Amino acid sequence: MTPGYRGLIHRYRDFLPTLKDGDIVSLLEGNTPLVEAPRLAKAIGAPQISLYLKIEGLNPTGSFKDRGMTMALSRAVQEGSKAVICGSTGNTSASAAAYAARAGLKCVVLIPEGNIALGKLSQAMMHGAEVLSIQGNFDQALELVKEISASHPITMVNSLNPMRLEGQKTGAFEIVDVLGHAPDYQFMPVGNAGNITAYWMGYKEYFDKKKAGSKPKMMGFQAAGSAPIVNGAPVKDPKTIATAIKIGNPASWKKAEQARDESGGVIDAVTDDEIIEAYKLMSSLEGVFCEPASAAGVAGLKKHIAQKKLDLKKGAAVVCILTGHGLKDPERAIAVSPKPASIKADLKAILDHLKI
Ligand code: AN7
Repeated sequence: MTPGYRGLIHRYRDFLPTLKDGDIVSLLEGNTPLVEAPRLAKAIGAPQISLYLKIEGLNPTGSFKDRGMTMALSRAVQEGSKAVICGSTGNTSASAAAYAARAGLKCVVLIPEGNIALGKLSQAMMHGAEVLSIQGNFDQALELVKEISASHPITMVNSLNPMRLEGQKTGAFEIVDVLGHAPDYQFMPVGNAGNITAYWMGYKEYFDKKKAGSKPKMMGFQAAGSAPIVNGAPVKDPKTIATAIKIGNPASWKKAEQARDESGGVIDAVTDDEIIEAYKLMSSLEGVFCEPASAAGVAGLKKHIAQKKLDLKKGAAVVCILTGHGLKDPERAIAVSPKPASIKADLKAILDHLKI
């Protein structure tokens, strides 16, 4: 056993379904940084607030999915399962593949062909998953996974597996434990809607157990071309550059609406341009590089500040969940950035170019 931090199951055991030590599959996920972002707060028009970024990209496979996957794989091991399966826009497949490798289980992933970021694909492949590139979208992949897992001895590790949400709710615990109280608002992206559901579970549980005296308003953001909850109807052919949340019929739709309504929050949409703007602002102003989908929450915060829809007193605590690391999608980062100047290996040429 490595000394020190032992992963989120050990840390939050009293709040999680029971698992024996020997069944726990962990890569020491969780315990991610909550970084204050004053320059970003100022740039988006709310210098008076305490804005925090929860950097979930620093989980072992670079996304929040690891919180759920440590629980899902541990329970699969406990139940004697030999294989797991998921449909994924990328991060779930990367995480499932890694945790299955760690547990010695077979892993099958169904991904929408041509629509997953390179970093994520490389992870699923390197961790030895059976990768099936489906000629269809995420929603079709998830339907197929549901059918296969219902009729065959293979455990589904999408967020319809209740262990996933149990693990992911620990993100809320960590935020309260670090701040000493619940935030006033939490902003985050919404795709299949599992994470907003899980965070709300976590905040409610901490409130009920008197670990927090209040609960945040839950503010979820879909991409405008892929916004079924905002539109009130499934989107057959979702479109957005934020491929992680390119989902037209979210599995946890009703639960996300419950989280929104119980908390007094909002589920709204942001355009791809707004997402890219927030993505660039964060990396250039705060040194924090997340993937495009993760920037949807920050884009939503900026939009709602501009529309004066929020009650942001001095010192109001606002947390944005940055769900995945920027390196997941290097192609998008390069596409939205100026091209590096190509210059002769010559001192004068460089100084001329820099004008210094
Ligand atoms: C970076 O990997 O659905 O609303 O299959 O990767 O809980 O779905 C990913 C979702 C936000 C949305 N940010 O979370 C998948 C998948 C990132 C993501 C979401 C995802 P949910």
